[in-house]
Amino acid sequence: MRIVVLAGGIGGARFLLGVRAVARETGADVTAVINVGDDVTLHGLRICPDLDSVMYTLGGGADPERGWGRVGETWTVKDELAAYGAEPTWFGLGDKDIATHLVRTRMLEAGYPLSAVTEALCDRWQPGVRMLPASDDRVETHAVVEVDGATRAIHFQEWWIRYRAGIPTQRFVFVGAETAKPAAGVLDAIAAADVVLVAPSNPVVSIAPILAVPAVREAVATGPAPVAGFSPIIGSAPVRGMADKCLEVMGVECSPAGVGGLLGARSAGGVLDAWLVDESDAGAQVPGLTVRAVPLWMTDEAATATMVRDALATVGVA
Ligand code: FO1
Repeated sequence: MRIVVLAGGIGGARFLLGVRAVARETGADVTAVINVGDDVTLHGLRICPDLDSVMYTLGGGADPERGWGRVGETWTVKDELAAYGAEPTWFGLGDKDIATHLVRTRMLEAGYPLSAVTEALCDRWQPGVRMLPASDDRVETHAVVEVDGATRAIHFQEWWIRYRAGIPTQRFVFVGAETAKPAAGVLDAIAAADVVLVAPSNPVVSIAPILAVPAVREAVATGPAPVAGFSPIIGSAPVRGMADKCLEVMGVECSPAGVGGLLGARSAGGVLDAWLVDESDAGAQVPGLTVRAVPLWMTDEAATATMVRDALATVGVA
């Protein structure tokens, strides 16, 4: 069985632990297509938060409390940069994490595409799934905001970390997405997949930027594999993170049905066939989708693996 997963950072990483557990039982092959919209260049370093969250988590090196960055991290470089007043001071780079960004930046500057750089970094971490960036091209999520009476576009990281998603926001823009190509291997993986899973990641700033790459969306929407998605909302609150703030910007109800409707049914121009919602949301309906209510709290790897098996059974590939 070949499984393709569309995923963002921390939630996507935890979800992939469950997918990998199922793959180990069944001998399935897993390709994770990861969001690059959060990627940013700061202090001259190319930082790919979602790729790194997945790589560190699956490689056993992530900080379990923060969810991002390395366990046992130290912050000497951050403190030294702050002592120089080097902006931005709102973004924290750990010493161990910086080594990843140094290797990545050097390889990108030498001309390697991000997919090849990611493969090289994964040589060390051995995540147990194939990790592909959604695109090797620049696809960057910006928020159009009002600051001090002026409208301007700021990088998603600034919106998220500096402003804690708490400023008037008109919309999100995926800069570069329209002309971006899928990274090497993405279209082949989707075409060969027996099932595509959409992780319970932020639908607006993790899943949408992946699907904003036109050929990726087309491949998922019209490909041969059934597509099952997992609601990142339980009741009326995100399992983690600020999906509620992002959905508010989009004018989409923060509910399993709201997010299911945003992703939409493949039969109606969307990307899903099935939508898994938490058991407490039983009764939720989305036009055109098979909705199944199962426990969706990713409390540990075993619980997450059960969610994955439920999805495979729902679309008939178990
Ligand atoms: N999140 C924060 O809340 N504060 C930070 O200073 C911060 C730094 C950071 C550095 C590297 C990295 O890979 C991730 C980092 N994150 C930080 C997390 C990140 O901003 C977001 O959680 C993701 O982009 C959302 O998936």
